[in-house]
Amino acid sequence: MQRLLDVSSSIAATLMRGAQGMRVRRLGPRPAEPVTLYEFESCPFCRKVREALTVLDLEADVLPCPKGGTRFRPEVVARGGKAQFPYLVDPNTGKEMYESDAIVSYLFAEYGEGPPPPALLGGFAAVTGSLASALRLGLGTTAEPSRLPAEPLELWSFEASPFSRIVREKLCTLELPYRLHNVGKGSPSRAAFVARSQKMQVPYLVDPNTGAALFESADIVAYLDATYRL
Ligand SMILES: N[C@@H](CCC(=O)N[C@@H](CS)C(=O)NCC(=O)O)C(=O)O
Repeated sequence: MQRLLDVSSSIAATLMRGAQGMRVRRLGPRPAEPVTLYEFESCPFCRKVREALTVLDLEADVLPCPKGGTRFRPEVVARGGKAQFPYLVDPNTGKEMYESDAIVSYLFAEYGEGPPPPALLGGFAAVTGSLASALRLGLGTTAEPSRLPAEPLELWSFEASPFSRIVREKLCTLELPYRLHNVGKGSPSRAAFVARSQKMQVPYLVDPNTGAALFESADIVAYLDATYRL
């Protein structure tokens, strides 16, 4: 029953955002290096940026900054001067910025073709993103004690995937850094993913620290709790 509610509310969160972050659109130049994103899962402004990353088929090094988190929040304050999320660092251009609309517009200017879809910008996206977080009862907001892995984990996901959201919430809560591989519908990255994992299914988590490689959100969440939660 708990699991049914979990999955249903995650599907509802996806629908609340009109399934933004499901499908890849026209792509522009590809970055040499993944961008770095400081964010937390339930933040509606961070959600807009994550949706843009899927639409633009971009990889990101995600550094989760839940409320009460001590691992990466101080880095944002040191870099930008305040604890506000999302915060984007693009090692390809040297750009660093706050403000979700500025970040989304920047990403489309650098790595897209044409302007961002209006659904990824502005107050309506923020309101529907907040309602999506409310449907998830604020999961992915507050830090829980955890062990820091030596190497970042790797997650194959796309923003609108209800099952991937459940895993991202746990990675966020435990402040576990991870390389996010977006494989939205129409993604040119899907072929390489399937070659590696043997099937097109997300979420898929690889932990280079232990050699674990897992499908199935419930199994991944149980693995993360068992391995990293204190
Ligand atoms: N206008 C900003 C608003 C960002 C914002 O208010 N973020 C909240 C989280 S949703 C925040 O950083 N709160 C401070 C905190 O979590 O400590 C944007 O669009 O990026």
